[in-house]
Formats: sequence, C-alpha cells, structure tokens
Amino acid sequence: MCKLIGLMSNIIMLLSLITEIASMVEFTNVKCTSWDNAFDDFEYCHLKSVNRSFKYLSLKVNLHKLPITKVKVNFSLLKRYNGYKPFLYNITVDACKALRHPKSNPIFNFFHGLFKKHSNMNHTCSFNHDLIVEKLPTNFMNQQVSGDLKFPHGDYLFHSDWYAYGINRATVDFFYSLS
Ligand SMILES: *[C@@H]1O[C@H](CO)[C@@H](O)[C@H](O)[C@H]1NC(C)=O
Ligand SMILES: *[C@@H]1O[C@H](CO)[C@@H](O)[C@H](O)[C@H]1NC(C)=O
Ligand SMILES: *[C@@H]1O[C@H](CO)[C@@H](O)[C@H](O)[C@H]1NC(C)=O
Ligand SMILES: CC(=O)N[C@H]1CO[C@H](CO)[C@@H](O)[C@@H]1O
Repeated sequence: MCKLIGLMSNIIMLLSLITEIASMVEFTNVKCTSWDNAFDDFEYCHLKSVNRSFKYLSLKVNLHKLPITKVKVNFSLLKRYNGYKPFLYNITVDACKALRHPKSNPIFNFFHGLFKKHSNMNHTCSFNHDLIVEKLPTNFMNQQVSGDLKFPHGDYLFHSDWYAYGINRATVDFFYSLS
C-alpha cells in the first residue's frame, strides 16, 4: 500500500514536471564578486531594463595581472526549493582548452555561444585586456535557453566560479526564473 502511494506520488510529480515545462525566461539579477582585488575587480555588473520587454546585461572586470594564460571555470545550475539546491551540471572546464577546441566541450561551447558576440572574450587564451560583456540582450538568451533546454518552472541560479592559476578569483551568479 505504502509502496503504491509512493509510486503514485512519483508519477504525479513527474507529470507535473512535464506539464509545467517553462516557456518564459526572465533574468532577475546578476551578482559579481571578486575574491582577490589585487587580481581583478568588477567595474560594473548589472541588468538594465530598457522597457518591459527589453533587458540587457553588462559587466566589466578589470584584470590587474596581465596576461592571463590559465583559466578554469566551474559552473553549476541550481534550482530554488528551500534555498538553492544543485539541479544540473557541476562541471569544471579548462576554458583555455575549450576555447581552442570548441567541440571538445559542448556544454561550455553552448554557454560561451550565448555571450561571445557581445563580449571581448571571443578569442583563445591568453587574455591581455580587461573583460567585458556589453549589452547582451537577455531576450536573446531567453530563446536560446528555453528553446534548447526544457526545464520545469521555478527560480534558478546559474553559478560560476572563475579560477586563474588554480585560485578562485571571481564568482558570477545569474538569477532567472522560468514560468
Ligand atoms: C523596447 O526597447 C527596444 C530597444 O530600444 C525596442 O526595440 C522595442 O521596440 C521596445 N519595446 C517596447 C514594447 O517598447
Ligand atoms: C560541485 O561538486 C563539488 C565536488 O564534488 C562539490 O564540492 C560542490 O559543492 C558542488 N557544487 C554544487 C553547486 O553542486
Ligand atoms: C572580439 O570582440 C572585439 C570587441 O568587441 C572585436 O573588436 C573583435 O573584432 C572580436 N573578434 C572576433 C574574432 O570576433
Ligand atoms: C566545485 C568544484 O568543482 N571546484 C573545482 C573548480 O575548479 C578548480 C580548478 O580546477 C578545482 O580546484 C575545484 O575543485
């Protein structure tokens, strides 16, 4: 009996996931943190609403120890239940390698593809300049994210830790909701 109830509640949960597949993506916040101001600091990091339907994201990180030749990124996707809990991905990528061989890491390549046209992080290592993402329209990302990945409704956090030479130098968090 208990087993049956358990099974049924699993099926109901699964069904509600399927029917609640999201179609609208809204970016709600972006947060950038430098963990080592001698190495890097954020000049700006914000979402800006032009009007109700048009929002964009801009950020600039000043780099103080140039050039940078070794970059790793950990990224993970969390979903808010009672606090943010791991949902999908938890990946460490050698960014220099992935930029050189885009096919070697499809997930990194997908995320890089979302912003590279609006960024000067559009070439292989090394980096001998500050990094910017300028006026990246979030509705463009909406199509990419909702078109490629079918996820249930809710609040999400895309968390990324940026390492240079094996040391965590910065964290960039993107908050968005699917409805
Ligand atoms: C919002 O702003 C964008 C960019 O300036 C413009 O193209 C679009 O028509 C505007 N939309 C509305 C509903 O005003
Ligand atoms: C990712 O995995 C690492 C190592 O297994 C773990 O310490 C960390 O908490 C995970 N992060 C998230 C956000 O799940
Ligand atoms: C990279 O971005 C910079 C600044 O936006 C631009 O001047 C340059 O042409 C771009 N390079 C490539 C390879 O797309
Ligand atoms: C959470 C996690 O996977 N952290 C790793 C991120 O990348 C650095 C650099 O490669 C590793 O040292 C961490 O263990």
